[in-house]
Parts: sequence; structure tokens; C-alpha cells
Amino acid sequence: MNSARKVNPRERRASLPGGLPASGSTRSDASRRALARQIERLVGTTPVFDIHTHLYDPAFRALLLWGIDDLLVYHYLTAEVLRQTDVPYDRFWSLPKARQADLIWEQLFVRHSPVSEACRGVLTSLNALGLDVRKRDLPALRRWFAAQDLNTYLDRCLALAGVERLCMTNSPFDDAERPVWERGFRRDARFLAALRIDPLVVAWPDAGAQLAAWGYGVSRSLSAQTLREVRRFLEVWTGRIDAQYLMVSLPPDFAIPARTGASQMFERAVLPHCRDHGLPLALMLGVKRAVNPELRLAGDGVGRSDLRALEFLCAAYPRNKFLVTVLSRENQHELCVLARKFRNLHLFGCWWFTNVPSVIDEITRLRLELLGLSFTPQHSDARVLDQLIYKWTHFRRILAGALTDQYSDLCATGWEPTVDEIQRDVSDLLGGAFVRFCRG
Ligand code: RAT
Ligand code: ZN
Repeated sequence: MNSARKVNPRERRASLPGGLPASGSTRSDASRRALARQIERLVGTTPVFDIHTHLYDPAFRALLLWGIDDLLVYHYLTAEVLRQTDVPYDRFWSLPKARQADLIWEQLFVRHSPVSEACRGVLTSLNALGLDVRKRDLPALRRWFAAQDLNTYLDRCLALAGVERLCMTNSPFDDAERPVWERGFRRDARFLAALRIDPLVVAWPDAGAQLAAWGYGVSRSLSAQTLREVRRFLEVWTGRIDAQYLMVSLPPDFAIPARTGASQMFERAVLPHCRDHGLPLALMLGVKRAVNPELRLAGDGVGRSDLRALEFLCAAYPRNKFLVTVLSRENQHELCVLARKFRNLHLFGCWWFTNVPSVIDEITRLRLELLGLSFTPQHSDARVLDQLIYKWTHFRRILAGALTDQYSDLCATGWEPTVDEIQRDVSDLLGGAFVRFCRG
């Protein structure tokens, strides 16, 4: 990966089509193909800062998931397999991971063609790793993964995905994760932290009971003393993990200002904390948790969010920075319009159910048309290391297609983007704009 490839000035001018074609469509088609190739190369070789994943620094050991069985039992695939079989839910969950993976392989890859985005993704990753997917040989795949050394494999996955740095999702409320932070460890500089605070906002007073057990002087009611202690908790964890931003996912009906605990928690603890530390707050809007609890992690759904809450936040708190993604396709246009109104709002990612090629293509084009380059079009949300490969391979292809159309339209006006200009723009889209927003 080389981000700022040096280009000699002659190549820079020569390699791009120059404005309106002088004569006939042949020149224009050739110009467009050259432009497409150039953009494909730049998008394909620019390193990514993946701003939201569920991967862990290797120091967290077993929490960093990788390999064929974890790829297969990804919750996007468990949702699909539990439609294809009539295995009772509790029977499925009682199976060991490898047997769940067997069932998923059999049902979603062997008995039916693996055309869904989550299925195809497994194959993209395996293929990029040099494995022969035509053989449909799961035991052979397992043998290959069993022979990998994690550290070497980690480097290889990051290189194949073109990911330079990534943000984890770090929750002090997670009993597996918390003790690792408390013990301390040597950080891998490629893995940055993001402080996830859902329970504080959506599960008070249960979260308060946790804080009390950890020695914070909180009560059930959000008294001034309790909110001070919540802020102390945020201080401690922001410092401990060196958080790049705070993050929360919210249901479609989230409202603010409102006479609710969540609203108070935001206005009197979370937002002041973020302001004091100059940290953005990432809001992931529109998730309906546990629509079908029998599916466990795969059981969440989507609803159209009331974006008046976000409008209020951006307008009432101009000194706060909001990183926002919405889960509902129906919210995407409204969200772009809001982002045009507020410079403290940075859109990111095609989240979860919108992370499928047809919807990514639509959302990315809409954002380019309405916002230019001041957003971050994608994050991977990878939960399994190897997924980075497919999530970014698939996305880069869509981004290159959308950019080719945008730059072609520019060329048609007589404006000639240079290679350096396109490289600058692509670097912004793949992390640069995010970094600037966080610093600004
Ligand atoms: O996309 C996912 O993996 C979801 O399960 C969620 O984790 C979501 O991304 C989230 O961060 O809440
Ligand atoms: Zn996520």
C-alpha cells in the first residue's frame, strides 16, 4: 500500500482524459476507460482507516476472531441459515461452533448457491487468501487455517484489505474485555479505541448498578451527584483506552430534548464530556434491538429514525461533533440534507443492513452528489479479522464505479482532475476527512 504515490507531472497530465472529447465517441470511450482504470488503481491502492469495527487488538487474544469457523458463524449468516432450516433455535445455539459452521456451510453454500452478500463475502476472502473455493472442501479449509500463525496472518489480512489502521468497539461493560484494559497491555498502534457507551444511555439504572459496584457514587435517579460520577467514569475510560471518539447505537424513536433519562444522560454528562475532551460522539441511529430474541445477536432489526433528535443535537450543541450513520435506507436522503446544514455533523458508513452492494452504490452516489467529499463513505463493521478483506474489496469496487461517473461528468464540463487531485480526494474518503473532522 502506498498512499501518496509520487507521480511525475507528465504522467499526471497525460494519463487522464482531457475534458470534452475532440471528436466522436471512440475518443470518449477510450478516455473514459483510461479514467476508470486510473480511479480503480487509486481506490485499490489507497490505505484505509477503518473507523468502526468489532475487531480487537491481538493482545485481547481469543476476543480477536479469525478463521473459517468464525467467518461462517458470523451473525449475518446465522440469520440466513435459520431461515433455510427448521432446526429449532435452541438446538442451533446448543451446537458447538464447528457444528454450527458445518450447518451453515451445508445449507448456505452447498445446498443453495451462496449469492447473498454475507455468503459471497466469505468466498471473496478465501479466494483472496489463495484458497480454492471451487472444491467446496470445508475440512481442507479448516486444516489451512489451523496452520496459520496469528501475527503473520493478521499482517496478511490487513495488507490484503489495504487497512492501515482501524477502530475497535470498546465497552467497559463487557466482562471479557474490561479486565484486559484494567490489567494493561502493550498496544498495537494499528488498533485504536472507541468508547462504546450504550448501556449508560439505553439501560439505566442497570448500568448504574454496575457503576456502583465499581465504586462510583451513583444512585438510580440522575441526580447532580450521579451525573458527576458518570462523567468521572467517562473520564477514566476515555483516558484508559485513549478513545478516539465515544459511540452509542440508538432506537428509531430516540428523542431529545425529552423528559427521559437518555436525554438527560446526553445533555448533562455525555455531551459535556465530549466537549471537554474535543471528542466526537458517534451516533448509530435506527436499530431495533431484539426484534426476534431467539436469534440472539442476529435478532436485531431496523426502523426509520426520527431525525429531529439529530437536528436538535447539531443545532443546540455546535461545539459538539457528531459522527452519524443511519440504519434505515429511508433516512439516507434526509440525513444528507441535515449534513449540508451542520458542519459539526460528519456522515459515515453504510451500516449493517445497508452494507449490500445495491444500497451502498445508491447511498454513496447520493452523498457524493449532495456533500461532495466531506464524509466517510464506509466502515467495515468487521467482527472477524478475515472479513476486512471482503468488506473492503467489495466496497472499493463500488466506490471506484461511483467516482468514475462523478469525474467523467466533471471531464464533460472541461474540468480536468489530475491524478494528484483524485488521489487527494480518495485519501479523504478513506480516512482523511474523518481524521480532520476529529481534530477540527
Ligand atoms: O453490524 C453489526 O455487526 C451489528 O451487529 C452491530 O454490531 C452494529 O454494527 C453495532 O455496532 O451496534
Ligand atoms: Zn458495529
